[in-house]
Amino acid sequence: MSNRLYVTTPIYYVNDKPHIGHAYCTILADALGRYTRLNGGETYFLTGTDEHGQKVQQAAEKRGVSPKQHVDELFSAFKDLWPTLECAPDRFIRTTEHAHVGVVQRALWQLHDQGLIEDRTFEGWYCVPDERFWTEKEIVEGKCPDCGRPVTRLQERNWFFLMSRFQQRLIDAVQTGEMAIVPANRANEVLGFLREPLQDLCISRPKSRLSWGIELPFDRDFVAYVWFDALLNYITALAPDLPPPTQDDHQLTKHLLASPMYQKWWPHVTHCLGKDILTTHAVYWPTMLLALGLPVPRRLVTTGWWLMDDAKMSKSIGNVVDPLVLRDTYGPDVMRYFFLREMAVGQDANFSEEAVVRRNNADLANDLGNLLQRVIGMCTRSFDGKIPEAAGTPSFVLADALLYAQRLQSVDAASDFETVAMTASQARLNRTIADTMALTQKLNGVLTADAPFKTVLTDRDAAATTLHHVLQGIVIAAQLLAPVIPAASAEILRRVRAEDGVVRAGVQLLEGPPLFPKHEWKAPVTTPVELPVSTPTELRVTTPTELKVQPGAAEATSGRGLQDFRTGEFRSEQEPSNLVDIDTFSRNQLRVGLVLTAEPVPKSKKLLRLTINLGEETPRQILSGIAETVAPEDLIGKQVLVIANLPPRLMMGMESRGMLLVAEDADGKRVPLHPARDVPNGVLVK
Ligand code: ME8
Repeated sequence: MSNRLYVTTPIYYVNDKPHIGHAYCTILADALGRYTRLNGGETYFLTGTDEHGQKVQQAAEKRGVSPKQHVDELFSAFKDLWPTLECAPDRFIRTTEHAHVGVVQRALWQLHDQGLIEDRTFEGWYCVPDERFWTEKEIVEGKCPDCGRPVTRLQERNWFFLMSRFQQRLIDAVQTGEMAIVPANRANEVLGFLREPLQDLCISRPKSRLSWGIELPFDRDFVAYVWFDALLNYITALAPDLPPPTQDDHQLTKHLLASPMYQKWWPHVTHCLGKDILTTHAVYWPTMLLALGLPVPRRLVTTGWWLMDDAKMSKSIGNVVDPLVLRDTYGPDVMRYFFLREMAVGQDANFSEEAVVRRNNADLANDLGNLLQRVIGMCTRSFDGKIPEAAGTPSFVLADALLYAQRLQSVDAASDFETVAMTASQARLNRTIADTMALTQKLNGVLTADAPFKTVLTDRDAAATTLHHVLQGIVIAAQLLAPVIPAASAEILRRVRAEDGVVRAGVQLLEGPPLFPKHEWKAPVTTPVELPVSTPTELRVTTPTELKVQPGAAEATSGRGLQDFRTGEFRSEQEPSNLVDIDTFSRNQLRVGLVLTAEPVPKSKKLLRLTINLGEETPRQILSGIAETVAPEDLIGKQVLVIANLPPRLMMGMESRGMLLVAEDADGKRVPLHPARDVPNGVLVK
């Protein structure tokens, strides 16, 4: 059943505008759905808005409108955004819908009937922004352990869901993988949490404190806790025709079990969620389902956070990037590509617009867009704009690229969502994308090596063969990238007239503007800092990067010799033998190159084998001892600095034609250096 995917995003609070954390999660869910469909599976994609609770009530109060008016005005900021990011949910749910209110009331009533909800008078520490009670043990120095804000002591009668009864059953579900938590370290976190006795869950709020919520059907003085309400949205979407509950008919489970939507999609669900809402999804939600007699969800995919300068991007901190601005500047495909390629699902990633520009220019504009443009251009010039026939024998590099393409395709076709987007313990979407982009890099390498623009004058068949197969390779890459960049992928297939994935000789190609225009990134200008003459430890103004690449400049600024970045101390006396004049320095050919491929060297812990485009006819093979600090896929597509005029050297039986420039970090680990923005391959570093 793994080729049937019900995929969900968190439903977003309508207390503010959407930000890129929301956009990321929705794009991720959309792409997972598209990967499933690409592999012949079926998907149902749900997203929506979380419209009850204190946060929304407070946001409405701030605007001076009723909560109902507030949510009615603001939910469409989310709903209307998704299609413009090429996200196509099958259902957009609002928790204020009658259907959802009915489901929540049925769930409450049923659990009450079953004796799994009971009222107690309770005293505890309450966090107003998070709308939850904490025990004495849980609070940290009088503050909420979750958000760090002050908590207040409150006594209240409330309704409790007897969640503790399901502790062992939940542990079993996590341990056996019945409910997979991806990445695996998050499963361990949940199991760690479950080592302590599980508390019962307060699932009501007295109306005297919070009126904006779903009324408890058995006690009209209360509304439901917003998380109890919100989590059930995942089920509401599967019970479209459920009548409102009445005294005689208020069970949920028996109706759900009879719903064809439920039968089709539950529990083949993958919930995408941020790591901050893991407990609600991994503990509250499955125990609620178990109590209702329903299976736990199949999988939780927990994402990391987008950080700005290493701080979480969040509405309360006010360092939020507006997804609308990103979309309008770069277009939805670039945004999707950046999000999905840059972030390893589950880990945090730093957001910077500069990184978006780098990904756009290096991967999309150069490797993919320019590749297509070049091939169509060559066909226009030499073959009347038609796809030439592949009559010759492919060269070695071409055969290698074709084999690689075939392998990618067969992995893709043979596997379902599980292997393409996910392993049992890890979402590997960013790796899948990197693997596909490696095909475009190989195809670029083929054009450089086979040089059909030259051979067409001497061996027309050879040029035709190269161009035909490279076009087929581009089509394969476009198909495999369709879940990530749907519009560009469709446009590539249209221009090559290969909507069915097959490139046919004689077909007229369509020309068009560049698929991904390049963007300029202007690095913020830094002013040189005058070194103070006080204690040496304060003098860390030159970075190791500057020291290695431009020793002269570093010295000129300080006038006091080189600074050891680890100790902060200056080497006070420059030994004359360490000084080089500018002519000697410029005999080093330091060049910028683009990493086309990167792979570990068998039997070597330290070495990576790189092929680097230094603007020469053929890319160079360079071996570099950085395997312990850099993942190969993180180097591919990046520009690096190389000393290009060293004599060739044999390492592990392979020839290395140049050396990568690295700086050592404070732990002595090697970190490759990259230009601050894209420059042409092969340019000299001066
Ligand atoms: O939590 N980077 O809604 P929400 C990545 N209504 N993701 C981020 C992020 C960031 N900087 N900031 C927030 C809610 N998110 C509930 C969900 S589901 C039944 C109810 C993610 O609008 C965050 O981790 O506050 C969460 O997964 C999602 O945005 C929704 O946040």
